[in-house]
Amino acid sequence: MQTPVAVQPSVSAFLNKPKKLLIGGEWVEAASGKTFATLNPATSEVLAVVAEGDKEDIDRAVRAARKAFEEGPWPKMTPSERGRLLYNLADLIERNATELAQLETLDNGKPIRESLNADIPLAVDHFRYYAGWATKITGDTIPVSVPGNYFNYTRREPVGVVGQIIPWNFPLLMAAWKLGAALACGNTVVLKPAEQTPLTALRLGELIQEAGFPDGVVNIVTGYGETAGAALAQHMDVDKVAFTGSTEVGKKIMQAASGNLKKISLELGGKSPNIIFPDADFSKAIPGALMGIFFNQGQVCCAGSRLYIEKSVYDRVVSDMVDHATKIKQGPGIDPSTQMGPLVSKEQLDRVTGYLEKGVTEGAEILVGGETAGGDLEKGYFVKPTVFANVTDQMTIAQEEIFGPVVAAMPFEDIDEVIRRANLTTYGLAAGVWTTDIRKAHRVANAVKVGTVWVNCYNVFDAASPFGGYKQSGIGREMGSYAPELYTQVKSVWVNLD
Ligand code: TXE
Repeated sequence: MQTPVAVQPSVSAFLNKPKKLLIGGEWVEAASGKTFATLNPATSEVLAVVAEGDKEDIDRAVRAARKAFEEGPWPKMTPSERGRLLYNLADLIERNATELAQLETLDNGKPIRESLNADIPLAVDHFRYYAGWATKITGDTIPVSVPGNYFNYTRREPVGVVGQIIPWNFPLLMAAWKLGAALACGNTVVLKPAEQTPLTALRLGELIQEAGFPDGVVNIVTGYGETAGAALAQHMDVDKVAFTGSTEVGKKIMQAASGNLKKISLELGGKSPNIIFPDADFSKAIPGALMGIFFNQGQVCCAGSRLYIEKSVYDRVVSDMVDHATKIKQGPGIDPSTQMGPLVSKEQLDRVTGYLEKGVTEGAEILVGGETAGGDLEKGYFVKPTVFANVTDQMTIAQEEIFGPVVAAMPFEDIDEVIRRANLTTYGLAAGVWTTDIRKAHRVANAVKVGTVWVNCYNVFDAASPFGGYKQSGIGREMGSYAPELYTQVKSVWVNLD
C-alpha cells in the first residue's frame, strides 16, 4: 500500500489500520467479510482498504438506528444536550482539521488549499450552526375558529430513522450538510458515503464517538451504490432518505422510497448559467467565471458550466479565460502549490473525456485544454482545464452535466435572450450574473429558474443560507432554517378546554 509523503503521522496511521463499519457504536467487519480499495486519484494507487457493506449490514445499521431512536438515551436527551454534542463534534473536527484535510485530499484529489480552507472549515461551521438549532425546533399555537373551546398547537417531531447517501465531490462537507440538521432535530442516521471517498466519513465516525453521541445515533456503512445505497433507499424501516448525487440515481431513489412512502430530499446535478454583461467589473468577473467552473476540478453540482458572455465583450472575456486556464498549476492535491488536482476516478476521467470528444464531434471548438495531462501526471486522473467555443445551446456539452473542468462559452445579444437561454435546461440549481447595473442583476435573479443566484460572486455558501434545486436539480432545501423542515414532521394537537 502506497503511503503518501508529506502527511501527518496520524494520517498514515489511519490509512494503515482496518476500516470497518460503524454500527450501533461498534466498529465491525462487513457481514460478507468483503472489502474494497479506495484509490489515490493523483497516482491511481491503492490508498486504503475499506469494509464493503451490503444489504445485511444496512439491515443491522437500521436496527441499531431504530433502537437508538426509540429507546434512548438519545430521545430522552434535552435539546440542549443534543446541541452540546454537535458543538463537541465541531470542536473536534476543528482540532483535527489538518488530518481531515489531508485525508480528504488524498482520497478525493482536491488541492489541499481547498480542503483546508473550504471543506473542513465549512463542515465545522455547519455543525456549529445546527448545534444552535437543536434548541430552536418549535411548534405553533393556532387560533382556531371551530365552535367550542379548543387549544390547538403543533409539535415538530423528528422523522425517525434517516438514510443519508452522499457523493464524492465534497465528502466530509456533504456528510456535515446531511448530519447537522438531522441530528439537531433528534433523528438517528445511517450514512452511506460514496465508494470513491469513504475515508473522512470513517474518521468522522470516530470523532462522533469521541464527541459523546450515544451508540447507534450515527451508523456509517461504506459500500457501493447499487448494493448498500439501494438497500438503504428501499429499506421499509427507514423513515426518510436524503440523497446528493446524480439526477439519474435521484430518480431511482425516488422509486425505491415509494415502497414505504419514506420522505425524500434530493440534491442533484446542474448545468448552471454564468452570465457576464459588458458593464461588469472584469477584474472580478473573469476570476469569478474561472473559479465558477474550475473549483474542485469542476466537480461541483452548481459549477458555472454554461458561460454566457454579451457579444461586445465575448472575445475579450474568452481570451482572458484561455490565458488564465493555461496558467493553472495541476498536480497532486497534497502539494500545497497545486491549484487543480485530478478528477476523482478513472470512471469520471472517462466520462469527462467522452464529453470532450462529443463536443468536438458536434462542432464545438476547443480553445484550450481538451485532453488529459501527460508527463508526471499521466498515472493520475488529470484533465486539463478546458474552454469550448462555437457552442450552441442544443449541443450535448451545453445540456448535460460534465462534472469536470470544462466550460462552454457562448455569446448573447441582450438580456431577454440570455434569460430565455439560461432557462433552456432540465436543471435548475444555480446561476451567476456579473453586472454593475442593479436593475439587470435583479431582472436576471428573478427570471432564472434556479435555487441559488450569485450576483457579482460565485460559489458562496453559508450554513444559514438555503441550497437546493428547481426542476430536475432536486427536491427540498438543505441548510438554514429550511433543512429542519426536511428532518421534522408536524403533529397537530387539539385539547378540548371545556
Ligand atoms: O454519482 P452517483 P456518480 C453527477 C455528476 C457525475 C455523475 C455520476 O454529473 O458525473 O453524477 O457520478 C450512491 N441507490 N453527480 O456515478 O452514482 C453512490 O454510491 C442508492 C452530481 O458517482 O449518483 C454514491 O454514494 N444509492 C453530484 C451516491 O449515490 C446509489 C455529486 C452518488 O453517486 C445508487 C456526484 C443506487 N442505485 C455526482 N447508485 C451532486 N449533485 O453534487 C449510486 N448510489
